[in-house]
Amino acid sequence: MILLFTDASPFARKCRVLIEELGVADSIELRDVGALSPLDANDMACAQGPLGKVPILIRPLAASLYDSSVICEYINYANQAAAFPVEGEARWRALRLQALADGMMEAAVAMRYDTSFRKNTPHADQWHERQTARLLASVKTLDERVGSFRAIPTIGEISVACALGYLDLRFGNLSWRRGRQSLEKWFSSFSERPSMVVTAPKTPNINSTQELTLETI
Ligand SMILES: N[C@@H](CCC(=O)N[C@@H](CS)C(=O)NCC(=O)O)C(=O)O
Repeated sequence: MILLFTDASPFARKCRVLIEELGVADSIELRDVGALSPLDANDMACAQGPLGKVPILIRPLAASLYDSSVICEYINYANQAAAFPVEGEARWRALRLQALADGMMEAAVAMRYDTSFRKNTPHADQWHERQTARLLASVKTLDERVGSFRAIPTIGEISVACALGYLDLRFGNLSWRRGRQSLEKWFSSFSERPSMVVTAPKTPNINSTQELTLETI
């Protein structure tokens, strides 16, 4: 199988962290699609699906899969792993946590695009304020819930770590750690896991107010 990804994509990192956590990296080749921007179709990504977004999992003799949630559930299923609890409240807890983290990634990635591609549009400041408020409210909620996070991570904890990692990569000026010591402590410890270390973006940290190039989503 082949996972199409970009270095900075938090959605792709979610899949890569899960792959590492499950110890199945040998069975999935990673292929960087290179420049990726909502302004230009990426040939490699578009060849596998109409949305043309990464991550995409190319399976031999079966349809390619997207998006990150579907890919993660498939990888978990194919390896009979437990990152997606099968039943009970544990399942809804993990899926809800994943949904919260995915929403954070969506808001952050959208702001990243907006900063460079749609400057000076009507309501731009208001829109940015709304996304920032959404991110900070999410961080507050996570800080309150961190006591329920599992020591053996589910897709929920993995997603949260990738969302926070993306905030550090692109939105350092958000200072999400301020007043959120419990979440900060958890993230600091989670970041030391080998799965996080090997998937850490090589792309340099760029503040959201700086110019975006095609490679620096
Ligand atoms: N819901 C999708 C979001 C994927 C996504 O937005 N990926 C970004 C990179 S972080 C992308 O491919 N952007 C290219 C574009 O919007 O054309 C998922 O969970 O995989």
